[in-house]
Amino acid sequence: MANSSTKKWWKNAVIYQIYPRSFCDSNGDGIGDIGGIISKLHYLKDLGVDAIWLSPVYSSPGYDNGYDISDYKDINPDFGTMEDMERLISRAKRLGIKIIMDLVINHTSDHHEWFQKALAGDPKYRDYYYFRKGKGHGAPNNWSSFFGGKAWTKTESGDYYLHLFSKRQPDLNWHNPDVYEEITDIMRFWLDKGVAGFRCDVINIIYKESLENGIKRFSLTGREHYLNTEGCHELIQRFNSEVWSKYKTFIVGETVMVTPDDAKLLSDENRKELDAVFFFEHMDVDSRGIKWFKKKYRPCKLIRILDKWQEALEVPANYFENHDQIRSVNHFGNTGKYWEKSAKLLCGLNLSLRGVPFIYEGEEIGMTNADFRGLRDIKDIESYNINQAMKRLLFVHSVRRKLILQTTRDNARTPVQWDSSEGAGFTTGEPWIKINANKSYINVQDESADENSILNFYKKMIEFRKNSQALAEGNYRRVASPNDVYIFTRESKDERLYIYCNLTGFTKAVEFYGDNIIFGNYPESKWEKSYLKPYEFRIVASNI
Ligand code: ISL
Ligand code: CA
Repeated sequence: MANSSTKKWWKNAVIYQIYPRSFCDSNGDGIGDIGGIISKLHYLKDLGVDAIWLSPVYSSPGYDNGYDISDYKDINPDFGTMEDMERLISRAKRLGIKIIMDLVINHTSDHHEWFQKALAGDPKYRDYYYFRKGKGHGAPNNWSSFFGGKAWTKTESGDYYLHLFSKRQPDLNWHNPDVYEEITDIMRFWLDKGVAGFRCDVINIIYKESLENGIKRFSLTGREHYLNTEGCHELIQRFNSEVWSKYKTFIVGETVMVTPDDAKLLSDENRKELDAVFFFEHMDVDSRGIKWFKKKYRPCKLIRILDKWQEALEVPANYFENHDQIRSVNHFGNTGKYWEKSAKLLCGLNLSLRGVPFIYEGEEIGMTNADFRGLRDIKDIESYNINQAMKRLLFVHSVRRKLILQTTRDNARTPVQWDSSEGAGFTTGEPWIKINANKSYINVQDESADENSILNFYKKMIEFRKNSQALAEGNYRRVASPNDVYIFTRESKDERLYIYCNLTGFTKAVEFYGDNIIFGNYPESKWEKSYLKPYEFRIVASNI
């Protein structure tokens, strides 16, 4: 049994993701910044979070809002200075909040000095990337990009370079030992400054085993050459043994297209790779292979997927939202009559599952998808590229508009609604992206004042989790339940809890397990043992 000194700090942590551009603007230029984050640290402390995952704040031309880094050891002036960043780390530390930085090492920005030198012909730096001659009249292979279109772009010299994301994000060549030295040096630079770990962007695709042609697919041709490769596992093990293990880090990998078995390999404690992984299967529950083509969401499918991952992993990284996904009330809940109930239900579920829960900025007040008027309101480079790809396939405007508006990542990137004023308390200037008009009733100020708000439910639920041995470290077991209702137990030595989640807008008859209902998203006077109200969440204690 681990005692308090050897126990890992993150084992019972609640982590809050900040997308800096949209969080809080301190100087009126319409862009969220580090000063804004510092001004809200007390808010986060009060909410009960232990750590912040900070989406990239490094120098970047911002084509992919910071996921295109041009200098890993400097701060984007839109967000502030290195002094601001150091202040954030130390102020957060004083409040007992750790900072986890996003680390994007599959690719750099095309503005990075390394890539600029490579383009200028410097052989040392050309080998930091994948530059290849074309084949016949086309690219070196047939791979496609995550953002639509080809994964290769031709340079003035006639050669092509590889980019699994946009052409502004050239992939690093992880076969080159110099790349390893440079990036591990960057990791140490930040760990020495006091950050507590990294969220590693698309970490399971960084090592390309070969550049052969890929099996032709509707999307992501070529992935069999770079997904979860042996070389990737070896690299992560080296990061772990040579760098991460020297600090008390928490390392969570964003792992795309993984099965539970892949994820187990990447996060098995004995293999010493990652501490936890983000998987996507539950996010894709309503998509037909690629997210732009949706199918009907069925709660029973979500339940089956969550259950599978709960069983498979020791420490799943649980989440219902991030900066790449639509808002969870739109995705799995209800934005009408049951907006408040469903947001609280999703909170309860996320914080009751086994693993490390992540909350994305604005989720704690039930923010909804954006209310964009048309494609012109969208800033996301992914949406831009997909729109271009759909145009090439001769999709008409009304179809492109519909598919993109309902799935664009910008749905989660509208400014956090702090109050109901014109700038939503986010900015005194012109916001970089449209603020949702529902700030009039979905905002932190109003919800702070309302004891029954979603925000206050989050606070109570986080506190409940903190005080519960069973939720913090108990085991997990699913219990038989009617369709679309999720019931499971969390059990530790002295405590057994039954968690009930009605993921529908209908009343559901259920078997009553346990002894006393002790927590829920309906008032106590409405608790009925034998049925669940629409989107009801409840915790039932059982004597053991
Ligand atoms: O968002 C997606 C689909 O809409 C994913 O395929 C996403 O591109 C993938 O999860 C990788 O995401 C990460 O790396 C990207 C960056 O744009 C994302 O914001 C980041 O989370 C490239 O760095
Ligand atoms: Ca600003």
